[in-house]
Amino acid sequence: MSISNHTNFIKITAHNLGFDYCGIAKAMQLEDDAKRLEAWLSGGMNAGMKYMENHFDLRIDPTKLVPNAKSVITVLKNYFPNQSQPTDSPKVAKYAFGMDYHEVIRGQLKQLLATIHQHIGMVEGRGFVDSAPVLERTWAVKSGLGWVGKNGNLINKTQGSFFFIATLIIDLELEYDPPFAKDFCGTCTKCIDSCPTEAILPNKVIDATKCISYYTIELKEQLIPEDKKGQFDNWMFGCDTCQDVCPWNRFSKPNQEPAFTPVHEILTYTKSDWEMLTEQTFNTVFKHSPMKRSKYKGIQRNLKFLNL
Ligand code: B12
Ligand code: SF4
Ligand code: SF4
Repeated sequence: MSISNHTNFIKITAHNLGFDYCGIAKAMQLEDDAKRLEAWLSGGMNAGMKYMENHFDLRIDPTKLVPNAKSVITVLKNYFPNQSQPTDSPKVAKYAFGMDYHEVIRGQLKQLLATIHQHIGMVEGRGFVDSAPVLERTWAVKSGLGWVGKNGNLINKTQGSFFFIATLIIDLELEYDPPFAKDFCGTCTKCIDSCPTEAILPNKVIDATKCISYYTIELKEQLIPEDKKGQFDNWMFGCDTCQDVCPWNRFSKPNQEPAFTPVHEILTYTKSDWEMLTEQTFNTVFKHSPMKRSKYKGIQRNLKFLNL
């Protein structure tokens, strides 16, 4: 098979495995991003996420993650749900409605690599989704899949931003997509104007020390700082405000992934159901949900904070 055949084969396989978009970029050190990441870290905008300070050199260079890496294959997977929560219930970000995407996508990336081995041969590679030191949004831009909006999210012109991003880094040379060179935010500032906590800074920078998503998902301490009181707009887990207001998300379509079918309790629980939820039920119902990240204690803390 030629380079072109390998490329087509990989893109078709990614699609058949359930990924909505696939783009490919040449593996290389990321110089501009190194500067942006450094500025973000030195400004303390990673808040309590100490892990973001680790592996700086790996984060800006895929060849340090996979020796002799030639290509970064980036895939997008739509998670936009076709159902919503009852109005007035404490809000859960849409990405967490169904099964944990780490579990779902990791399996699909493994299958992609296994199919490459079967049809192309011995290719070294590793799949990553979310938790590894990979600048996923940057690779999505470099692979032509969209632009980074003012709200910091990767936006795809056809379907908006409700996508997970994952990468497969391999040592096989492929045909590369042109990077996405445009920015279709224009003069819009809806996300900046709507962010309840003013966490969106100029130049697509998100200050995690102000972001609701950080406090409701990542914060390990038992208390959310008092000065944030009354600002969370009923978000109990994550926050979608800067995406919900984005005009490009008018083009979102419901996802086709059975594993992302919303957990029944998320669609039906009222505020008092959430408050009465026991740890045992939480651990059973949300065993395979992204919500297990904040644990039962974190959800209870968030609920109490919304009542303050
Ligand atoms: C740390 C983290 C967070 C933190 C900090 C947010 C942040 N902006 O960094 C917190 C907890 C707040 C968070 C929140 C959310 N997150 Co988050 N998060 C991450 C994580 C693990 C690392 C991001 C990172 O490296 N941050 C450091 C900063 C400096 O990098 P960055 O934000 O990626 O920005 C880079 C590019 O945007 C680039 N850039 C900017 N302009 C341009 C222009 C060009 C041309 C190029 C090439 C690059 C570029 O500059 C930065 C560095 O180069 C990634 C997974 C991953 N491994 O990438 C998920 C990830 C970014 N998160 C994701 C999601 C879904 C969310 C939430 C929507 C969840 C929610 N509903 O609550 C919110 C959205 C908040 C927001 N507005 O960004 C998705 C984003 C999908 C998408 N369409 O963009 C990711 C990719 C996870 C995944 N695998 O799908 N997150
Ligand atoms: S996720 Fe919410 S708090 Fe964070 S930047 Fe977006 S709107 Fe602001
Ligand atoms: S709301 Fe407007 S400014 Fe913000 S990301 Fe969407 S298009 Fe860009």
